[in-house]
Amino acid sequence: MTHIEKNRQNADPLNFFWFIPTSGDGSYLGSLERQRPANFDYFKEIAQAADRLGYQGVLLPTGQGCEDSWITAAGLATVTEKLKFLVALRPGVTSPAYAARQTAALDRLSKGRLLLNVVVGGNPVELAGDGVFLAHDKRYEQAGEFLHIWRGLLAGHEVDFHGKHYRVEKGRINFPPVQQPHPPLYFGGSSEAAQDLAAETVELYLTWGEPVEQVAEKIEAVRKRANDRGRKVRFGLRIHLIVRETEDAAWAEAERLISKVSDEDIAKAQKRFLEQHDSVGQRRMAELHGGKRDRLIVGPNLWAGIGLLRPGAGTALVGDASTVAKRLHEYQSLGIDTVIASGYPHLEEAYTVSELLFPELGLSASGQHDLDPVGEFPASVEQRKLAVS
Ligand code: FMN
Repeated sequence: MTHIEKNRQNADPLNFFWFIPTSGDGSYLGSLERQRPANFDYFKEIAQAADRLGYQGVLLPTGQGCEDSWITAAGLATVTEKLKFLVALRPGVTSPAYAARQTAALDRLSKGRLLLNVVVGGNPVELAGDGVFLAHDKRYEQAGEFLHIWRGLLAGHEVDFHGKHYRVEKGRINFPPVQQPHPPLYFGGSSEAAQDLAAETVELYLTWGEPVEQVAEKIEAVRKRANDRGRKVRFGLRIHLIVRETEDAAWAEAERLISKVSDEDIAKAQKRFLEQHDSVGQRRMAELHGGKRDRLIVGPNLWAGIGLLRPGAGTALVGDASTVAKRLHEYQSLGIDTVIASGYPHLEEAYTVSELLFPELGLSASGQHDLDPVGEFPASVEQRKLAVS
């Protein structure tokens, strides 16, 4: 048995998604050198590459620093064919009826390729800028009401609702979504309130890439809460990847990525995470490394360097393709069926991950089967023959 076959045994292929960097991209963290601005034409290049390379979908985040996830996904849907769009939605910043109409419209425009990532938000300073002043658990209470109304409308019901946060009378939408009764709901949040909402109402619970044991605990907790309600929830992992042909090359790339980060920048970012965020998930990410450069290896092949500066998904699996595949299978054995990956810069790394890792995961890297053994397209070989004859 080859090592690829061994890695793959007993495992269904993972659903593998990529990421659209709507707040900008680059080759280094913490440096203006080789930065790429958030630009629709660049997102289009990434989305079209992901579509062609066999990624099933892309995640579009939301926040003050991001280009709008809905508008961006709507544009990208028109220039891609199979790619799904996991569009982040913050319930508190829009009305449920308006979001339901947008959902139906984007699902129709994309011909059923819309998925929603419900993110309640974990930075009260940023949320205040969007007019949201609710405390942590109240935001989840509001999100519960929001999703109740949103579901009813998309299922084609006339909705009357009088809750703590919303009042809706004779609500309805005229144009149904393609996916019935509504596009699937994905969700991220680590607090108890988040786990309850996930258990109650979402299809897939996402976690950032914490060490396997910590992810196992969270999955168990959400699964139990869902079981208590007679429901089943699927699970997904959001993580960065640094995959190279050798282990050494991958770790060298990780070091290179943070080689321009100053200690002052790290201290500032960590202070901001502590002072501004009330997110349990963000705290768990920050606690992995405590802002220390010498505490970045937080599990086998698991590196927390990205979280020194960036909020949100702060860890990466680092290694050669076979090892990274093995690590992903460890998460898969807990019940994870979907991976949302990314890497800097996102265009080049979409190629690297598909070329090196997809074969190890039993995923088809599109185009590969058309190549002859020396890596040239048969057509070009024919053309060359013609040219010399
Ligand atoms: N928060 C955002 O404001 N925008 C996002 O795009 C976003 N994406 C997320 C993606 C994943 C996979 C996860 C796990 C979380 C994401 N979050 C995002 C943060 C969550 O929305 C959540 O609000 C935050 O973790 C606080 O909740 P908690 O205290 O329950 O952990």
